[in-house]
Amino acid sequence: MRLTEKSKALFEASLQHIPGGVNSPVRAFRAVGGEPFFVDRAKGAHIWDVDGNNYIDYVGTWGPAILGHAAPTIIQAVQQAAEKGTSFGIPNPYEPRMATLIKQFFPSVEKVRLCNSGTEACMSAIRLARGATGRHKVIKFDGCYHGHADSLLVKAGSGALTFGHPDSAGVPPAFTEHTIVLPYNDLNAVEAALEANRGEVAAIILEPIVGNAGLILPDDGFLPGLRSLTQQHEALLIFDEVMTGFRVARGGAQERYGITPDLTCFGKIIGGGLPVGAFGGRSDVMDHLAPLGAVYQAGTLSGNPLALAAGIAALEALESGQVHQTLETLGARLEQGMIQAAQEAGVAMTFQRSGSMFCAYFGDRPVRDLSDAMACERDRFKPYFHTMLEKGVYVAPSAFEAGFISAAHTFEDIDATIEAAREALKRAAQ
Ligand code: KE4
Repeated sequence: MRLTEKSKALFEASLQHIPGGVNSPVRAFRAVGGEPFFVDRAKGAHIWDVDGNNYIDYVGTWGPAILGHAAPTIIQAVQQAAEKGTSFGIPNPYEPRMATLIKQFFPSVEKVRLCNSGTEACMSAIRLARGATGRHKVIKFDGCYHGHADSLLVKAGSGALTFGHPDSAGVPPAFTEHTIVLPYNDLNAVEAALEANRGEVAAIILEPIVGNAGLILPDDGFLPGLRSLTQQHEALLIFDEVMTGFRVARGGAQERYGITPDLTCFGKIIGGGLPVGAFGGRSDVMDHLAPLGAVYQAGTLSGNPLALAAGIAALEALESGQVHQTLETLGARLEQGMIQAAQEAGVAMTFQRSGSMFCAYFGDRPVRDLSDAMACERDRFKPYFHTMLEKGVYVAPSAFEAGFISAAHTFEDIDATIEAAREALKRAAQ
């Protein structure tokens, strides 16, 4: 039985000072019940909580930890940068280096602006698209999450979905009247919406692989269809690769599927675990940004030297391609083992994966959009989650989150995970 008294005491204290005791809703375990544990330290594929319990980690701080936690090159880069100061608000050499690395991995990016979170990146990309086209409307897809900016927090995924009411209080209808929400993978709906709003749609924004409703892959023709429809209608195609960027391939989903978007949003991995976001793409669009153009966007800590030192170390570790080969091998091993464990447990489970991102849905059919995800047997997720936790495996505390494997996971970690899942899936089957 896991010791939890130190985590409990810390959670009690946090509840006095912080709404829900957490600084991001999904961490509160509200979707799975029980109380969150507090982390003490993390190294490689493992985390230790304040009561000394050790877990194999498949949350990976929600994506950034692609090399594993506390990767020596990242720690060293941050230490060296910190010796010279933690923030300047003045251009520093890390900024052109990071921009060059992003362009090297993503040929669609001609210019890039750095910011401090994925939310900022997506919010700014939408403002830029509206400013560059002079149009107001934006098409997004239900279950896709692009951060918590007002106009995008409509039928969002991730934490918003976890609570089962995808819209958010506090967002006046006027702020979302220009946001059109369509079912993911439904090209006919996109064509109809573009026709019905001819000349008014500034952009279509999507997660090219949806990581905020579990893990949903695009149908074969979906992304090429979006690319040609947006070209026909002179709307911009924005790939939100905050999660998939540098994760599902060095060049993200756009490399995997061979699609060139007009703008791309980044976050997570490019910060090496520190707060960073970025958005970039066609220079004729990006040059609408202040100080060159009329679209304002700014940030005190944008281009922060510590965050960029961490992110540069992370990206440099990905350059050879070896990390992504390792991730694919580990992902395939986990997928095979989980499918076998579910068959042995006699529980219907659909395992969906792209490289080192995955989701185990309790259901017997492919999940192609949010309604499929919502139709899964979500009640089975709770006993599965808590049994995995008891057995030392930390998966995301929500059925609507993707899991992440790092390059630090070993075959032993994967095999121990599958062993734990044999029991957890049996509990879920009851
Ligand atoms: P942040 O503002 O949280 O850095 O990024 C927002 C964002 C934008 N786009 C995509 C595709 C994302 O996945 C995210 C954030 N992802 C969630 C995990 N599902 C963050 C976890 C959390 O909210 O605590």
